[in-house]
Amino acid sequence: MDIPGDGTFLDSLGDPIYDAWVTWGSGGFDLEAIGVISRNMNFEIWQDLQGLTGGERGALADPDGDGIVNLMEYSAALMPLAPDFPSDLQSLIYEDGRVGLVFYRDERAVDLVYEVEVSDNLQNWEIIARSEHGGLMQPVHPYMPEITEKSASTIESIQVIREVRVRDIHANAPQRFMRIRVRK
Ligand SMILES: [Ca+2]
Ligand SMILES: [Ca+2]
Repeated sequence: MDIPGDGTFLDSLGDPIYDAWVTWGSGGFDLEAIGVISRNMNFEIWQDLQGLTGGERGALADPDGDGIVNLMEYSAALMPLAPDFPSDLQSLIYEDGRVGLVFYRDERAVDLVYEVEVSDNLQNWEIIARSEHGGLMQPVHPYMPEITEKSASTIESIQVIREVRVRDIHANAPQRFMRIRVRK
């Protein structure tokens, strides 16, 4: 069980894809700076609310140098101008011979797609679960991973941050990798 390093690359359409296996802020979620409660946040609005200007802006920018690019900060309601600890962005669990991935998603981020992928070799990845438009993480056919979600944080009584846990579809594999991918 291992977590590979950062992997930001372009998909077949030239859109950036964000492998979220890098990070997550350990001080928990510092949500104050979001300020405005909206059920339909998007990345542009979020950048404005966070006060990002000039070179601080952009999906791949990392103005606080914590190794978490802005799109990932956005996906997990982290702070783009305050360092978060990468180890808290996501974590791997291992139970009963099965790997699982725990991460967080901001359900207001309706412009994001979150996908959980598994691999035996870091070459071929299979998508086993997906959340779109702020919706619940759902199994991707034909896979039936065990998925649990719970509220991880609230803002003014509105539950916005979800802790998502997805277990691997295979148990007792000699080698197994999981990652969360976030894209617009
Ligand atoms: Ca950052
Ligand atoms: Ca940060």
